[in-house]
Amino acid sequence: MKDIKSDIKENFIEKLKSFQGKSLEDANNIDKYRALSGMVRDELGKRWVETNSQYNKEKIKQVYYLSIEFLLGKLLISNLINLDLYHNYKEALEELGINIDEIEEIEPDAGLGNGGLGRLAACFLDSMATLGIPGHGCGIRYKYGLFDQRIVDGQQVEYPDNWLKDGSMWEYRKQEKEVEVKFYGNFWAEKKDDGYETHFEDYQSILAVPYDIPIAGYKNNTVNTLRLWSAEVAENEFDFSEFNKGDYLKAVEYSRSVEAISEILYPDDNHYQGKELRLKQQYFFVSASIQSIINRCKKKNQSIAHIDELVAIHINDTHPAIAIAELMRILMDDEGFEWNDAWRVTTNTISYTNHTIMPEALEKWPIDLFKNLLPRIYHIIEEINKRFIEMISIKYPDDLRKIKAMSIIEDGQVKMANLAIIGSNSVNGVAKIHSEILKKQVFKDFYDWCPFLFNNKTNGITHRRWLIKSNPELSDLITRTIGNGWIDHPIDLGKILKYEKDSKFQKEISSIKYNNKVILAKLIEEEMGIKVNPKAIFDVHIKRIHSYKRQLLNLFHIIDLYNRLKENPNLEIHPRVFIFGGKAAQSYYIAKETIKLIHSVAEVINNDEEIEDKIKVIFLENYRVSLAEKLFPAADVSEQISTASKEASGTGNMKFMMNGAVTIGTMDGANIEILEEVGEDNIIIFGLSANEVMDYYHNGGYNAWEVYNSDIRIKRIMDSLVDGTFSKGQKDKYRNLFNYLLINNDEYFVLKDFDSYIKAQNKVEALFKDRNTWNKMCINNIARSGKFSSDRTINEYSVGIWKVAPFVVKN
Ligand code: 26W
Repeated sequence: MKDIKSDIKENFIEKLKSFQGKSLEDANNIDKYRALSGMVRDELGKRWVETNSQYNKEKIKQVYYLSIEFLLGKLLISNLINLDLYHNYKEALEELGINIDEIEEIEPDAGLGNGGLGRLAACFLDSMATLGIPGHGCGIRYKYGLFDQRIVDGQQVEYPDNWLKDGSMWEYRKQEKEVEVKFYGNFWAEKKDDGYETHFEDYQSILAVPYDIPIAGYKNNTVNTLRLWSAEVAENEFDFSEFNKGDYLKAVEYSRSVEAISEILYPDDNHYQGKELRLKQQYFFVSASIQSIINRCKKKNQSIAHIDELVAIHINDTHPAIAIAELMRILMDDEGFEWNDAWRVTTNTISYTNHTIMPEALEKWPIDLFKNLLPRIYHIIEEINKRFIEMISIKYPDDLRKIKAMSIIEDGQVKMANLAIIGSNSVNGVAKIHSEILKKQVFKDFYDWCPFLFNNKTNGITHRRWLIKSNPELSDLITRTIGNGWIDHPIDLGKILKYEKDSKFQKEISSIKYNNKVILAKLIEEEMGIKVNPKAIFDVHIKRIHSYKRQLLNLFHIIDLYNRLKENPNLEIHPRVFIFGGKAAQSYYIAKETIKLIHSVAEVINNDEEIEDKIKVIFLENYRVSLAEKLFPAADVSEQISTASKEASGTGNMKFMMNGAVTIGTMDGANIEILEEVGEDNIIIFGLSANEVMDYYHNGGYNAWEVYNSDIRIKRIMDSLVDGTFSKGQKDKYRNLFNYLLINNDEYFVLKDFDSYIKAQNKVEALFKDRNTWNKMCINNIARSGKFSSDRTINEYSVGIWKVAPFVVKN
């Protein structure tokens, strides 16, 4: 038998010829990338067809995960790993003198998401396929993903992310599965003896064309589907009479306005703006997805009357909440259901996850805008609301406050969270504390009304991307030490605890970390021309830039450390490299000022000869999935310092932990469950609790000026923002940040938590110096990270919410 690697090499050379028309000698990395991903596509294709045919033959419940974002990153290596082809391909290519990592660099990140919510959706797809859950993603094929961030003169500048310009190797256009989506128009209902007759006229019709991306499970023959919709002009919508009159420009303009629907991802994380185009995007992908779900059931001759037994539809935050009204519309207007039957089926089918309690993120649409764009859908929502209010008015006859708070339509607005709760069979938060806050505060009225609706599903991350792919050395060491059972049962990572005191194992862990730090140091030098010492503590803060995530608190610790070193140049500290990465929403002023200040502080400290390399401050441009994969493995310290109660879960915290970084964090989001897993010796916790924070919000009692006046370190830091220390010749450059914290009374308690944070950072320093203790902490973090695999999370969703069982795809 010919060996596998020779086959791969032969096929690769053939693919180069047939795809790219090149010989191996003439091929560049782009050619090689196309040939290689073409081979992977062939492998995926076979399994994909087989999976679909087996799903179609049997009556198996399917899950549809509706999300306005899927932050996939690169797929080449991740697909190879899941197909169990990675090692053979890597080695075969090596024999041809090709480094697979260099080939991967060619692939643009699919950056179709802002942050946590979008990346979670991507991890969930990986886990669903791996666990054999027939689960598919539904979203938008944005022409431009999240903007490219470049730093110019210490400031963020946004550039379009034209990720499709050279085409994508992973998508399949499925023209024949296109559907029509209708906007605007006139809707009215006519009373008849046996009910109502509905009319819908003069609407605008748009084509939704699906592009399918195969999602491979890990070593299991399952290939599920991510269906992303693209907006196109419907043929019959071209006004040819206009066109023939020579109004060519008008026709072009029209097609532009249609294509605009799937053109850009809104770059907002946790901040809602009432833009019509955004609502169009939401209805566009939701309507197309629900129609295609129904079409699929019909094709299989399945009865729509029992669709709730065949399908579970999950809505990822409220962005797809309109699915509730859309399913009602299709069941009633197209399938002839009575209201009550349609409502029962709809609510049995749909479930909802909340991802944030930030009030500015809650979606509320002005009635006029909504009604004008989606008249029929608005009509249905009105009816849902009317019936709901009637029902709760019986339970709470005199409680007007409650009825108003729970109403979907209130105060001239359509409240999407209320629609999502009322129309779902399950509402979940994404970490224990977050789910409790939903029940006791944000959605308290709904919880009191219907407690069994609410549950928790703590987030997770796919260990296949965030450990096996991104940290191969660590993953190999684990397998050498405890066997490979942990890959299918990540809880088994706990088995490495047996070696926590084993000095040989400790050394290996620490040398892997060191190697990863050397790789990152090289990248930093290449990208920024700054040399950093890999023996220093790598203290990493990577996530969206947001006031509640408190990048400023981290920066104030850096400034304080700098002040101490300037005062006492002989102060003994372990060298530290502070690494930041993250994008700010274009219009988020404070976030953009924060990026500027980080750069100004970096400029001063990195160039201060007295400091030598005791502290370095690095801001890595254009934080994204592929960059994250290089940062987590190289981190010693994981910054998870959000104001308690504000970070619903966080998932970066889990990626750090799994790669052996130690968390410095508040009692917020999943940090609390990380503490539960590792114990207080293996995490450094500081700061106000969520209850204390809420208490200040409700009862007052915090005055930022008092902290400023009573803590000399804080006074010095704050003053240095407005005395030119970090902005030579431009004293007032950071006056607005100064005012934001002091005059606006520091809404995220940066100054209040400062003292406690500094103490925690001093503890980090002391612990790091004690190498044995630190290594033990790293090992404990890796060992206890199994709980945070998204396989555990998806299993909980499958059993607890979707009521769907795994299906084994036979070879
Ligand atoms: C409408 C504007 C908007 C855009 C995005 C509002 C809200 C969002 C997302 C819900 C924000 C988000 O990504 N939330 C994050 O979700 C993660 C996955 O559950 C959590 O781990 C993070 O804590 C949470 O901030």
